[in-house]
Amino acid sequence: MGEFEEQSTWGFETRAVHTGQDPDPVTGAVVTPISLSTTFAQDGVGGHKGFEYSRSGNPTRAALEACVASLEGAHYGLAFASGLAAEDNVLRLLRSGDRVLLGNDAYGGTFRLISKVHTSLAWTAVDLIDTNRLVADWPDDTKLVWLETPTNPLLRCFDIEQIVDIAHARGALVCVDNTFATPFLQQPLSFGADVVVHSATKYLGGHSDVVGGFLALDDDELADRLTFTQNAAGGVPAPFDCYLVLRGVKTLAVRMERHCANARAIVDLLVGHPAVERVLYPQLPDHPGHAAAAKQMRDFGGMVSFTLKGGSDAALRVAAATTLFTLAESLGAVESLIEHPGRMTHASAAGSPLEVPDNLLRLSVGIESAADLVADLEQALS
Ligand code: P1T
Repeated sequence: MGEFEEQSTWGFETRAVHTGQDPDPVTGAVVTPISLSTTFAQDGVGGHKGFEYSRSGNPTRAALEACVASLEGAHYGLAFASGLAAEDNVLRLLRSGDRVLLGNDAYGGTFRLISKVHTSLAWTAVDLIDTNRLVADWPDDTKLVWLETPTNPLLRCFDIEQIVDIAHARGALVCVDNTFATPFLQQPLSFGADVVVHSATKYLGGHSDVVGGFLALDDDELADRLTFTQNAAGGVPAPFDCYLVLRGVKTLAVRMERHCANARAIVDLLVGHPAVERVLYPQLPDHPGHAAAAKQMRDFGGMVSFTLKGGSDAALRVAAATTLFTLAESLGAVESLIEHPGRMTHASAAGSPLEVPDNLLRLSVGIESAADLVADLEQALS
């Protein structure tokens, strides 16, 4: 775990390249070394240089934790072996019988973790967009609100500040899954969120070659508890994985700009296309949560979802017909992907309040030439 007292005055792009990544003091290496040692010499019992055993702390991980914490504007950053390992750590803050309120659109694996692994917890899935109803129906035993914005896969957006106000007034914490937005587009702690969670597997890593997770937060007591569990339960990432995420993060800002621009080109193709029923993208004025997205995001992201007029058969046909968009799970990397959430990433939500429409496709728009991406999708839709 890294604690970072002072926030740098550097801009986002500079922090992404340099924070936690000073040249190695011994060799001058410009790139953060991959520290494979599992244990660190002590010159007397307890006389160590900040590292004792690699599950508790590792120099490559410390560099990653410093960098991403800084990008989220956080005092504390904790890296994990996967997004779900990071989420699991947050859920361990709760006690048996506590309730988690989660949006009725969220990553299927998050729902599975809450409902099938943390079985001592109670949960309620609600439409977080209707805040009047949220207040009216608030279950008194709620201890945590789990907020994805934009959501996976419907890209619904919620006003973080408003939901934080409601939750804090009723004694609940708010955890925001910032995987889709990334800290370049949105910094939930600045709107009062208690914890930010990431699947670093996605935009932070950015190249589909590493699985990782991250937590960012400001509160000292929560950080103590989460750091304890990070070490005690041991869901930590390998040094090489930390290096890969750190390398990805260096280019996060430039990648996100291209992801957003390419997503807009795809949205332009899809809006009004005769085969398309509805386009889901936070920039569209009629999109659920457009105003919240416009308020709290720098741009609208690289994910685009849409439904097909021809039902699930049409969706499956289009998913199989693209050539540049690879049919695959996951998202947030340089290459474009297409998937059918109902049968792939969200299959575990079938029959639950989080079930997704079967004529839905989700695109992770990469950083290839926009014209090539548009041409590929156009031929697949025809
Ligand atoms: O896969 P992992 O690194 O454990 O992260 C889980 C996770 C958490 N939060 C969100 C918003 C996610 O999208 C994910 C993983 N999602 C996919 C693999 C997917 O294709 O949607």
